[in-house]
Amino acid sequence: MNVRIDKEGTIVILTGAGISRESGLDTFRCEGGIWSKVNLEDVATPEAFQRDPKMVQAFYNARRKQLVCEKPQPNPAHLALAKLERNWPGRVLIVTQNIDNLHELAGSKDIIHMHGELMKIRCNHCGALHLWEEDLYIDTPCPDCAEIGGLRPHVVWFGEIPLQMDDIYAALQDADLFMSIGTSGNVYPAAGFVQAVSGLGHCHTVELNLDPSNGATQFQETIYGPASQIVPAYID
Ligand code: BJW
Repeated sequence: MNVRIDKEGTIVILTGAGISRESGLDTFRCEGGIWSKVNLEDVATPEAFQRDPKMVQAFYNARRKQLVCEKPQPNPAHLALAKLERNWPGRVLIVTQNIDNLHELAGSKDIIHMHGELMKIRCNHCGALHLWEEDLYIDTPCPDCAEIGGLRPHVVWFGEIPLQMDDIYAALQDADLFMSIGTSGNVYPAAGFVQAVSGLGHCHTVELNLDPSNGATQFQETIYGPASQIVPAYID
């Protein structure tokens, strides 16, 4: 680790779509990214789901199918973070905005999926959560309550509250090192985490990204390049 922190220290790592790009998954805002192909207002808001659930289900069915059929694999950046967690005596928490499962596949254990998980669905009627590999249709009945029309992808759309925010802010309070990897800093509350830890006075902040994010000037240290190269280099 290039930076010197107490070996018992807490490391909180925020990851975004950029860390999975070299595993073959599109980012949102890079050239040719997801939001250049589809309007986020059409697929990533609760209003869109109310208006046209079929379109929203089709968008997430296609992305789920990509994980199931193409089986994208973790790249050296995911693997380096998993190794860090195995070897670091203190806590290494990954807070990911990604809904893919690449941190899990790499072997990381302490993960918060603040924007949900593509391989899970939940029921708006009874709240049940299920692992789900198939396509989801508007008339798929909920396995628990048998209601029709309540199942939705377990993801966080604009205007919804991200998951486990209390756990995230508690970990940020303890953080001695905050790393932000592969995120453009466009979406709150994640984009505000660097400011939250900077106010504590005891946390070193570093951005590892392909190019400077919206919040780049708020980090004490910045390193630019492809995640598969700069993340292992920073950690080893
Ligand atoms: C590489 C690389 C390589 C490329 N190596 N790097 C004004 C109006 C309306 C709303 C708001 C408003 N102001 C604020 C809001 C709130 C809103 C928001 O932030 N809007 C902004 C657009 C302004 N936020 C919300 O609504 C959130 N909820 C909320 O705030 O609730 C209130 C609340 C919060 C807390 C407590 C209590 C109440 C919810 C946000 C949900 C976001 N959902 C999505 C979709 C998830 C499901 C899905 O995947 O479909 O999450 S949108 C999308 O953006 C997705 C991502 O997780 C998120 C962030 O994107 P990310 O990861 O940063 O990707 P990119 O593409 O933007 O950037 C990639 C980066 O990687 C780039 O920088 C590249 O350079 C880099 N890169 N290749 C290294 N090889």
